[in-house]
Amino acid sequence: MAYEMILVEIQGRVGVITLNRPKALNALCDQLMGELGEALRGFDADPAIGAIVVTGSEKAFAAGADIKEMKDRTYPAVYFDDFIGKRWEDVLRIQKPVIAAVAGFALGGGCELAMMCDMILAADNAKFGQPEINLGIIPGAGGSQRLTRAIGKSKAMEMILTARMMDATEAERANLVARVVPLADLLPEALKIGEKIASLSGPSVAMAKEAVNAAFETTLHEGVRLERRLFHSLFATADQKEGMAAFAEKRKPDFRHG
Ligand code: CO8
Repeated sequence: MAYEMILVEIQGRVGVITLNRPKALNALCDQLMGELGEALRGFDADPAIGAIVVTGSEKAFAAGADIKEMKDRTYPAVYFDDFIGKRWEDVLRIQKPVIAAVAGFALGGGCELAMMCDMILAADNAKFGQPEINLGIIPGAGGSQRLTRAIGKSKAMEMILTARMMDATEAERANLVARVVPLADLLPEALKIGEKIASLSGPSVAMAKEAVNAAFETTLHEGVRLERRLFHSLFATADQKEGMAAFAEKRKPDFRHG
């Protein structure tokens, strides 16, 4: 498929999706979200790919949902179109790890998209915010829930109620991002993380992701039960035998993703 609003490339075993609507600071319109979902599903189905990086430009990861596209929508239209649900949650259905490499603005839906990814790597110029309150709305793609779980109630309340942006240093201190790197290192560092993940056993990577994500959805008791089931099931894979044999034999494992 030919894309107009994203760039798609493969670097080693990592699929890279670059949001590419520079004139609108990567505002997340319907077309862009459709293309992003398509590209994510393509990489998820490609056995040569072990991890996916989603990134934007130096100025903006994404400055939010497209306000100009949204402004005249009516309540019945957004309700019956399942606005958000239909196109915005594709990233949550991807089994391979998705790394958000964020430089510049990650605002509103942009911040929410980054938080839907499995981890956020931030450039030192990154700015995160949920400024929807300035527009007479509230976050609509999970921001009030995921931001609060990531950084806690007081900080999330302050950001969502006042539209204050958080810089990269504060975002790292508040546990919103995994790490902050200089802008020039953002993509190389994200690729390094992706390549490391891609070199590991596919089933253990997918199950590790599933187990960590379950921590956001369930009780501690149920989460630990799920973890144990997944842990046990990995003993049915050849990769577990190979990984442990390689350790015992002091050699590198040759994972076959099965
Ligand atoms: N939507 C549409 N266009 C945008 C958006 C946006 N979110 N952000 C920037 N643009 C456009 C501007 O209109 C401008 O276009 P033009 O040149 O045609 O006037 C161009 O991008 C450049 O922007 P600026 O001139 O404003 O650039 P500055 O560097 O001066 O400012 C800012 C950068 C601070 C990022 C500023 O552009 C801004 O405040 N943008 C809006 C941020 C915002 O409010 N985001 C939240 C949007 S609401 C939302 O995300 C709800 C999510 C709900 C779930 C998703 C449902 C789909």
